[in-house]
Order: sequence, then structure tokens, then C-alpha cells
Amino acid sequence: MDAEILKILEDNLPSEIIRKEKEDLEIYGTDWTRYFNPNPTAVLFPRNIEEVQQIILLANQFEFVIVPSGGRTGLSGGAVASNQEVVLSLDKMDRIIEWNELDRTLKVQAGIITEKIHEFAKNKNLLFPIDFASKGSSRIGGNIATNAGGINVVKYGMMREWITGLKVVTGKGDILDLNQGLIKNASGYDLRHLFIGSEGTLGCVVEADLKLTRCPQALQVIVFGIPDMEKVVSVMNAFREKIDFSAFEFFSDNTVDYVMEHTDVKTPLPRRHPFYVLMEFESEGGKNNEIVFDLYRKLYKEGWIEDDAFAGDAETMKHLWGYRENISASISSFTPYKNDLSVRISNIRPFLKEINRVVLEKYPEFDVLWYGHIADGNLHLNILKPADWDLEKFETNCKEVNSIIFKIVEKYKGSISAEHGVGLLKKEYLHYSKSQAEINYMKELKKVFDPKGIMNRGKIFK
Ligand code: 2HG
Ligand code: ZN
Repeated sequence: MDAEILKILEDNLPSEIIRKEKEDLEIYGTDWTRYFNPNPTAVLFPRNIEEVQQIILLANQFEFVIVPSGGRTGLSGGAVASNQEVVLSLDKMDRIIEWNELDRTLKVQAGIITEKIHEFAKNKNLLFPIDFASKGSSRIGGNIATNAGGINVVKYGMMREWITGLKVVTGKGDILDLNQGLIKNASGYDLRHLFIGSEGTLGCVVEADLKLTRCPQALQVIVFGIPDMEKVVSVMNAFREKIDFSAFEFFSDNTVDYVMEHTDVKTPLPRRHPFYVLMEFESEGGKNNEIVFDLYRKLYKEGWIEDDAFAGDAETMKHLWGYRENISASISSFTPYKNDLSVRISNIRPFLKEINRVVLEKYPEFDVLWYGHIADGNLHLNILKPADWDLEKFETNCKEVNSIIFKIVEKYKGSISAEHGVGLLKKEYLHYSKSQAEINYMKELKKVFDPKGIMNRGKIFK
């Protein structure tokens, strides 16, 4: 804790928005990563945009660092405060401001819980399609700051697609109202898109206009047992030819053990299979079911699919989704070392083959779990810490192998982070996905919005 900064906060801000108790500092100083120790100076809870601005202006004047904070469900350390920073929590700015029926947009404060938006949309018989397992805790500002993805990206795209307006307080303390809810706008640079995915390094998102869309009709879910990783891609390609699925997820067999242990369910299929895929699709009047089952029979004969479990009702669908959505929570106590990689669909096959070879060679005795949004080219590779290894030894080992993995990412022109963000965890690897020239432009842009470097310093860049 930095006593001088604390005094500045206490002298200049209403006391009811400042918290400095040990418990608060620990909770608000960290996110869902396990590799950093929380050590903020204080946590601030502004109640409106003016207070956010006041805090940022104060940070400029006295040069302290701010870490913007949403639901802290991030997996890359983007919301970690381990260097005596001041946490700016959006918890008290969590309201729906306005529903615009004609525009079909919802204006919200940045601190609203993501699931609240889902519930609102459902009540209007509409859909907010950015969906992922942590939606009950994550907040929309954090989703915007990381350009969140999730399980429906293959059909609906990432967070970026669903924002028609953004209000931000820049690192300099200016309030900008970006794009103002417009669908078409060709009036020069679209700064909204710079802030989406900027991980709180340019300023703080305070409000957003979100688009809602038509609800999917008659969703169906099917889980297949698959004999090997290559076939996961083959099966995906085969179904892509026939239907527009809204999700196509995969997971390796060992993930099932952790989910069974954690959530008390049985195996998804009577026998075990090396891999599983979960496909979700619309089938109004059952019109896609026939297509899916015809192809399934064909692929079964070919030996690409070994078994299936089908769900047409909400309860069974939820049960099947559980095998995929509960993986992350089920393994979190085993201190997973996470990778969140992506490549173009056309490169997935050779990419997977090469990465898998390295992983088998380098981690023969570790539990290595594969899962992810394969139809987006997004793979989550999780390596679990052996119980008898200390954190430091494990991290050093994983980092060494990471350089090899990221060289393969570079070779296939992929990304070191598909949807979780760079934060603290991946910053030393940024150059594997972006050229030095591009990184230099990013740093220059940061200086424009945040000349004193007070916003989330040390995140994204080394
Ligand atoms: C998911 O797809 C999340 O389940 C978390 O993005 C991924 O745990 C992970 O590595
Ligand atoms: Zn994911």
C-alpha cells in the first residue's frame, strides 16, 4: 500500500467510494489467473461518469496508476493490481440506462453483469449473443475491454460486432461519445474499435450501446464421440458444408474426468472416446435434423464419428453443454497453465498436428487438456500443475515450452490470444502475433490517449 497515494485519494474523493480493507484489496487486486499476488493501494467505486473522470484526472495530476476493474473473470491478468495501483471498480455503475425498441439497442453502464443483458433480451424475446461460462460474474465493460468471444462466435462474431456506441473516459480524462449508436458511419477514424480490446490501457469504458437480435428458433444440441483430433476437424468441415451451426465446440476425453468430479455427472456417452464435439444448430420444424442425422450416419460408417447423444429439449441441452462449459471451473484448482491460441480455419489441421507433437514430446507426464471453439480456429490448451511441483518450477517449465508453441503460432500467422487478451500473462509473447512496427504504432496510440501512462500500466506491452 502506498500511503502517499492513499492520502491523496482521501483528501480529494468522497470517503464512501474508497475501500482499503485487506480483504477488499485481495479480492479486487486479482482476477481468475493464479500467477500474480494482489497488492493494490485502494479500491475506488465511482458512482457516475463524473467520478470516473475525477479519478482519472487525479491520477494524471499525481501520477498514480489505475487498474479498471469489472467482474475480474479474466484469464490473462488484465485486471490484476499487484504493484500498488489504484483499482477503479465499475461495480456501482451496473444499470440498464435505456432500451430503444426501434433501434433494438440497449444502453448500459459498463459495470452491468453480462447475464443481466441476456435476461433483459430474453424478456423481449430477443438475444444478446455474446455468451460464455463466466457470464454470471463478468461485467460488460470487461467483455468490451477484451473483445470477448465465447461459444457463439462462429455464427455471431465477437463483442466488437454488437457495440454500436461507446462512452469512454480517456487516460487523459476526456469523455468521448463514440459512434453514438449508428449502424452506418463513414466519418473518419472509428475510435470505438480502438477501445474494444484495449484492455483498459487507453481509458475506461463507462457506457455502451449493445445490439440485440432475433432469438434462435428450435435449438438442438448433439454431442459426438470422435476417435482422434484430426477427425474433429474433418467432422467440422463436413457439417459446415450442410448447415449453419451456431456452435461447434470440442474437448478431449480427460476433461470429462474433471467435469464429472466437479459437477457429479456421468460420462456424456456410454463409452469413452478420445475426443468429443458439441454442435448446436437451429432446426425449425425439425428441418435440419434430417440433414444432421443423414450426415451423421455417413460419417459413422466412415469411422469419423463413434457415437452420439442428442438433445432437443432445454434440460438435456443444458446437461450436454455442461460437459463443455464446466471444464474451466472444474480444473481451476489444479493451477492450469493456459493457452488461448487461434489460427485461420485453413491452417487448423497442420497447426494442431505440430502443436500436439510438441506437447506430447515436452509434457509426457503432465495432464494436458484440449478444448475450445474449433470452428473459430480457437484452441484452449491447458496444462495442469503436477501436485508435487511448486508454482515457480511449473511456470518456468511451461514458459520454456510456450516459446516453441508460439513459434508454431507465428509460422501459421496465428494469434497468441484469441479471446482472453494479453494482460500480464502473454505480454512477453506479443511479438509472435504482431510485427515490431505494429507494436510500435500501438504504443504511440497509447501515448495519444494516455500520455502519462496511468491506465493499466504494464499490461499488453512489456
Ligand atoms: C472457455 O472457452 C473459456 O471455456 C475458458 O474461454 C478457457 O479455461 C480456458 O482456458
Ligand atoms: Zn473460450
